[in-house]
Amino acid sequence: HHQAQQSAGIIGAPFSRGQPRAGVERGPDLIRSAGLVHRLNQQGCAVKDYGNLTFEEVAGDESLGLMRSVRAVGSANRRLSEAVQKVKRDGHTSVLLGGDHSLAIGSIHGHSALVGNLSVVWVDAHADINTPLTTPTGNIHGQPMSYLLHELQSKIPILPNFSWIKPCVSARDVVYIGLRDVDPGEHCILKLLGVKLFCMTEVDRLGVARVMEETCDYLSAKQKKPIHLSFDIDAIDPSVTPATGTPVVGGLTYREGVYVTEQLCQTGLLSAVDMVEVNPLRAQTERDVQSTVGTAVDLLLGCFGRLREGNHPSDYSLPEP
Ligand code: EXY
Ligand code: MN
Ligand code: MN
Ligand code: MN
Repeated sequence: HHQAQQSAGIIGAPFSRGQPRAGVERGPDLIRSAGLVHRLNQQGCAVKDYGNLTFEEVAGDESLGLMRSVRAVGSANRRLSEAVQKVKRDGHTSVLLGGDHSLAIGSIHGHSALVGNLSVVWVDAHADINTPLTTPTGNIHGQPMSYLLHELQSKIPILPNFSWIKPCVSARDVVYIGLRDVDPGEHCILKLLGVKLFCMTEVDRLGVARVMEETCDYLSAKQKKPIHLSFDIDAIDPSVTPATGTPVVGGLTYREGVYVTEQLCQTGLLSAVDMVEVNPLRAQTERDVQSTVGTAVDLLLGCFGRLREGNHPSDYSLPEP
C-alpha cells in the first residue's frame, strides 16, 4: 500500500573528531556527488539540502584521560542538534550525512527535542554505548548511546561542552541490528538494560526478514513513536563497504542492508536517518570508494520509498496509442 511521500531535509556534517582517522569529514560531499538529491527527486521525493554545517576549531581541547576532543565533539553536536530541530520544524524527514558516529548525539537529541519520545534503530557492527569510563579507546564515536539513554545517566561524568545534552531515549525503545564487535563494558550495559538486539548471530539464525518483522513488532507494540534510524556504514560487510574507519568482517550483505531500509520505510514512522562513517581515505582503490558510497546512497533511497520491484508515481497514466 502507499503512504504520502516524505520529504527529505539533508544536513551535511563534515566532522571527524569523534575518532582519530582523517577522511570521514569527506562523507557528506561524497554522498551528495554520487547523486543523492537527484535520485531522491527522481523517485518522487522532495528534497531540501540545508548544506554543510561548519565547525570552528576549539582551542585548548586537551585530552581528559583517554577521552579525546571532548569539547569539539560537544560543541559540534550542539550545533547539529539545532540544525536537526530546524529541519524537523520545517516538516522534513531529517537526513544527517556524517561524519563520524559521535554525531548521533546531536542528531538524536535534536530529533527528540522536536518530536518527543522516539524509537532508535541502530544498525552498526558496534554498539557505540561505551561510557567515558568503559571506553577502551577514548574515541567518542564509540560512546554516543551512553549520553542519550536515561538509564545510564548516573554513569556519565561531567564533561566540558556536554552539559546541554539531555538524555532523551529509553533503553526499551532501542533496537540494534548487525552487532559483531562489542566491548565487555558495552555487553554488560546491553544485558543490564535488556536492550533488544539482533547481532549477526540472530541475523544468521532468523534471517533478515524475521529480524525486521520482530523489530517492527517490537517498536509498534506500545504506542507508535517516530523512528530514528542511525545507520553506520560499517554494519555492511567490508567486502561491499570497505571505505570506513573500523571495518569488521562478517557483516550484513548489501541486500540485507537494503531490506532493513525498505521495511523501516514501510512502517511510515521513519522520521530521521543518519548515514555515517563513510571514509574514502580508508579505501585501497577508487572502486572501493564507489562501492561504499553507492551503497550508502542506495540505503538512503530505500529509506524514502525505493522498492526493488520498481516504483511509479500515483498519477502515472499509461500512454494510449
Ligand atoms: N568499541 C570501540 C570503541 O569504543 O572505541 C570501537 C567503536 C567503533 C565505533 C564505530 C563507529 O561505530
Ligand atoms: Mn560501527
Ligand atoms: Mn557506529
Ligand atoms: Mn527480474
